[in-house]
Amino acid sequence: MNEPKLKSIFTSTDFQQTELTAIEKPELTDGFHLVIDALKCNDIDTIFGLVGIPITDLARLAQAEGMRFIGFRHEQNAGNAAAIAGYMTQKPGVCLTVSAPGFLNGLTALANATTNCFPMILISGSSEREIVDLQQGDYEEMDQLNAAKPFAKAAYRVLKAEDIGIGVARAIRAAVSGRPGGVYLDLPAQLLGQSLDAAHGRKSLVRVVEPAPRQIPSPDAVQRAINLLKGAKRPLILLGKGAAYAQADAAIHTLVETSGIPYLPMSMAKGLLPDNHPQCASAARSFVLAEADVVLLIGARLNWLLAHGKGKTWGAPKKFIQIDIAPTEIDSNVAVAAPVIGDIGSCVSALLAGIKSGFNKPSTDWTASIQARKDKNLAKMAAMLDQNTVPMNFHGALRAIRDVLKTRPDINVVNEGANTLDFARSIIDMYEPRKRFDSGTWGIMGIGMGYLPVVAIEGDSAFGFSGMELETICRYQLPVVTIVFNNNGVYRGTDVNPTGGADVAPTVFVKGARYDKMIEAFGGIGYNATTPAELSKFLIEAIAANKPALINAVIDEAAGTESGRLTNLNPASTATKK
Ligand code: ADP
Ligand code: TPW
Repeated sequence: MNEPKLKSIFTSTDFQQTELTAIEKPELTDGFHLVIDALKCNDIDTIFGLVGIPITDLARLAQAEGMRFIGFRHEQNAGNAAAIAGYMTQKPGVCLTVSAPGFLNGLTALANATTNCFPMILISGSSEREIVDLQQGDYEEMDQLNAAKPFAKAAYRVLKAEDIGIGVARAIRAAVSGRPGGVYLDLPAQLLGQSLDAAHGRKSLVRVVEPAPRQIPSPDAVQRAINLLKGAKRPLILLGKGAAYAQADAAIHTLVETSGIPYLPMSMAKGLLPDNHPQCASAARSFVLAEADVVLLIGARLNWLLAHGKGKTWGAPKKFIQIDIAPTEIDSNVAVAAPVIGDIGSCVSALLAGIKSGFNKPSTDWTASIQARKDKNLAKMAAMLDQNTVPMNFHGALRAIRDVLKTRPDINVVNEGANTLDFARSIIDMYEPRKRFDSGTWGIMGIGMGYLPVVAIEGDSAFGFSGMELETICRYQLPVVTIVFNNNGVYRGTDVNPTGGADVAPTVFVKGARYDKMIEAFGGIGYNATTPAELSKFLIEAIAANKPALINAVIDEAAGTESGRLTNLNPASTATKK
């Protein structure tokens, strides 16, 4: 009745009324509104999340204040949506969850974002501090701030409404500055209800200025790198997803073409230059890794995905030049002869300037030997891709998908699974930057539906981790086409329980499952494809329909290999008796 008005600072329409009441009673704002205002004042317009105590009203108010709230069925998928939005836009994606269990469900996504260097902010409501800290058994009690710390680039808690502006600003800056990562922001329930004089609240907001400043490399470092590159006989450029994130596409393109150096894209850097570029060495990957003498890494870490920069994969000893924004990345696995620390745009431009003043393109010995290897491997692959066996194998099915996607290079593709991931990565060419998203640095399963692709190429096991989000996709009518490579199990579907007992083997699922029926339950379009021709027809149809669709692609249950290409990472039992 005569309550003072709680208002959002940014949507105050009733100006006169505000002015009048301000004389008698100060206009108030509160924690809820300040969180929304702080995000909006930093141009964050979308929240991915899942509601419940204490953040339901926060989601409601955010929507009322013109923000988009996309509600998911599990926090991990909401967190993945935030993370990939951050990766694509260089603006942290925001995920909102409830306390303890909701927070923990979101934490996997936060940790995955940090591991992949994606900027995101996980905002979780939390229970009463004084009860949590005395462990008196509050509803959803958990010391979330400390639980988040090992998995986040930074973690903050706000206790006073007047600090919300600063808290959100710190979270944004931490997420995107330097090496991007996941940031946790803890908002106790009490904070959201705290009221504050609106004028005071308005003044407390912070719009971050240049949250990810350019970092110019030192001239010495650039010169050292150029000298090394100039002396190389068999140089190679390796592009990682840091290069894709940096959005320095034109500079990278020019560096590759001006230098004439062959390059290899890591999976999420595919499309930075089109995969059919003459300098692309993907089809001769093993050859170039083993044979190169100087390797220029641009936004790629020498982690397990690159065999730690040593061993058989890398053949003869070589010299590394590494461009990265994180100085501690240098020498992480092997010695780096020429570190170039800075943002990729600045570093690549500096190298380019040095090269333009005179650079001999790599010898034709080197480029011709790569081309010969590519031709040989591509011919072998073409024969595999030509297969039309029924049930389909991975190659036949992926050829069908490849041919459709070639006509739509603008489409965002998500890819996860074991065999489905390994084969699709090399078979599906990308032609534009930041169009391919996959299991990333951890090789995690479950990113599929949360990454909200346009086309998702999913192993049947991989799909299961986020499959319930089909409802989310249908609810928001997102034009996502999910293709499930259904081979009846994890990796394949042929294992048997050696005891002859009733339980199936650990890797096996229900035989002949119809994942297409799942999407029909939510009003989406389901297809069941048994041949490459059907798969191709349905994919074209589904993309044209621009509606949620799922294609159950029936794959030979014997077609996959255990762990795909990572079989060697499985420890072998050494016991001599049962
Ligand atoms: P991939 O898995 O594709 O090999 P990684 O995730 O291992 O790529 O490596 C990405 C690297 O890029 C990280 O070491 C990160 O610090 C770096 N990075 C991310 N953004 C930038 C940027 N804007 N400038 C320079 N380096 C960056
Ligand atoms: C969060 C372990 C790696 S790959 C995979 C699992 C369970 C699924 C492989 O089967 P799928 O693909 O998807 O049917 P395909 O093409 O081989 O038939 N839990 C998490 N992450 C990982 N990586 C695993 C388990 C795993």
